[in-house]
Amino acid sequence: MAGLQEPRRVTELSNELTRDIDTADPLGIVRRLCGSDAQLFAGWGGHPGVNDPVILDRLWKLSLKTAALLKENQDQKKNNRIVFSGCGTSGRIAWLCSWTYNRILQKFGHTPCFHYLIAGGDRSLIISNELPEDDPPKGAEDLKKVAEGADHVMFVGITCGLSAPYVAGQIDHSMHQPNMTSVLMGFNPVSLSRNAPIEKWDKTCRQVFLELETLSCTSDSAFIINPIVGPEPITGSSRMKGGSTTAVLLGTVFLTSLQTLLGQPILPSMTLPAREPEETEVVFDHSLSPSLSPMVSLLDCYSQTYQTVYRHSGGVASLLKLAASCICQPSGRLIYLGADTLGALGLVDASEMVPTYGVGLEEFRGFVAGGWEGCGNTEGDLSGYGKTFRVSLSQFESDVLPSLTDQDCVLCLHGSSQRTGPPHLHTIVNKVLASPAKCGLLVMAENGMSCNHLLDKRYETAVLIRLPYYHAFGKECVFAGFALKLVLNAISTGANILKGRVYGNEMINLRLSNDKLFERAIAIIEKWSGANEEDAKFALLRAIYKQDDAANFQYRPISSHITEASSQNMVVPLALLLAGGRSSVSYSSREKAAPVCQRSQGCHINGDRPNPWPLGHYIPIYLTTTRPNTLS
Ligand code: F1P
Repeated sequence: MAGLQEPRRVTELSNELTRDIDTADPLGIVRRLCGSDAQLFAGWGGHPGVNDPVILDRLWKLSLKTAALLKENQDQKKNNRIVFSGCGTSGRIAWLCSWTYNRILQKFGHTPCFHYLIAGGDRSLIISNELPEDDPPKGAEDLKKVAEGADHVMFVGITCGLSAPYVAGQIDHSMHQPNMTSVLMGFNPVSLSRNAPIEKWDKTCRQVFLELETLSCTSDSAFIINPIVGPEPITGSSRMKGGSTTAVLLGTVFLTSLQTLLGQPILPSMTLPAREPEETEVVFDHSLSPSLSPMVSLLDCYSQTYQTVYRHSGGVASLLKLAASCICQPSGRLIYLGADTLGALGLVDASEMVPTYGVGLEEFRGFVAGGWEGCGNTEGDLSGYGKTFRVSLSQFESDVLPSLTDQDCVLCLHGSSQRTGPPHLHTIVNKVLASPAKCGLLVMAENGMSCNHLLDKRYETAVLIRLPYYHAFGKECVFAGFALKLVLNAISTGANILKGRVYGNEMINLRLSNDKLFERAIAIIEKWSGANEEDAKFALLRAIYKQDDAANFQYRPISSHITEASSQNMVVPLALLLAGGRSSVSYSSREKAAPVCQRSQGCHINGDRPNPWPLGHYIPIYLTTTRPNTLS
């Protein structure tokens, strides 16, 4: 646990640009996210950012090394593999990127060699399952399996907070293998990486990552890619800027390597590298290095994509408002429909809602044309695991379409590159347009493509974002995907804010499903109740075990608190009340503890609260803002 003397990780700090995001209207929310996302390219707090020469140098060396490994596969028929691995969103971005890069290899007649790992296996691609993130030996075991029979493995372990034991276990394994290159990607200084003890393991993340950092100074088999991009707009929500930065960095490195291997430009306007990939050089002034310019141009394409998205802030805000008008209803839902990687991004966006905002599994859903078929995932069709895993459009048609009401919002995600779009998507969209649901359209449009055929007057809101860059290698909608991720993150986050699930810029009803989230919950309780760390933890235990005297539980391992808490809703709101000292568990539990920031009321957790709470009322968590609810 980050004790008093320990500075917090950047990724767990509150972002000053979004501290009042809970009081903002839809456009104000999008503008604040624009400011926070700008830090992805601009950097933060005097640390090296993605455009810093130190980071560019590492990215370039990594791309040279990758290109050399890919070339060995081509020329010497070697079996070199590139493995991206992570937990939660990091694992999902690993999946989407490996899927895309393999398709590029295949398109040019090469054998796919990109792999991904995600803690908890493929089911974690769409349902958060954080407990396996705490398991370093399992991480190492998964890596050993995927490395079996390979000549060389480039292992890229992604943990935005430099905090996931699963990834630490993998780095610890890979850096001691002669046939592995170890790459750690995350967005904190290594000196601030997580140092909490890990149950049943003798090391901390920090010990492992510091060892890798030392190795990276002398060996070309170890890399640390850790630009600092500032705190998340919703504190700790690394699905947002962390996930976006991961996508940008993986694209920048690996698309550049693919360009070098294939001798084909990523974009028609791009020039190929001036040098052979094997020729490494120490570069400190990148403006002087012609060989670096294609990689830097690629980074600029992402940056211009970001700018283009936020030039459509008004449109994004209107979609957010439409989504929120449904989510704010008692049984409202937000459903994304799409095809290919754009559809898969809908699945990914919906996947983090349960642990971040404590919502039900059905409230945010994604569906993709063809379902799991062609999704490039290791375990294939997952629909047998249950309703949530039934993600095809046909399954949407049978499971969801008949139950749509006017409290539901269906958002159709389109790319403009296929003139007519997948036929099945069109058929289903027509049925949705004829249903009582509110329907929105979001089109990511390629420059010069007409989108008239997609527009339909029956959409309540239709937004078209014309992008300066769309595809990589003529087919993969890499930049459109990045743009879509930013927009969907804004919509789902904004809808939860307007529902009242965020206080300040804090997720106050997070699910306690792993050690990091347990630690984050204590920090939230400390911050808003004024309790010290020990009292905040005690209040949390009282809320988990529903006992006023939780002394008996104090000495249990954290994993057993997590097992107890992970299926419970509203644990942190209840703990906040208890830490305030005015309520007892028995009293609080009688009421409906509502994790709702009553946007229109105006009491404060530390301010005047009725005591006792009036029966039948929501237990007013009364983390309230004084601005009126902008939707009403
Ligand atoms: C991994 C992760 C996040 C998720 C939540 C739990 O974080 O699963 O994706 O949003 O915070 O942790 P990290 O290892 O990439 O920092």
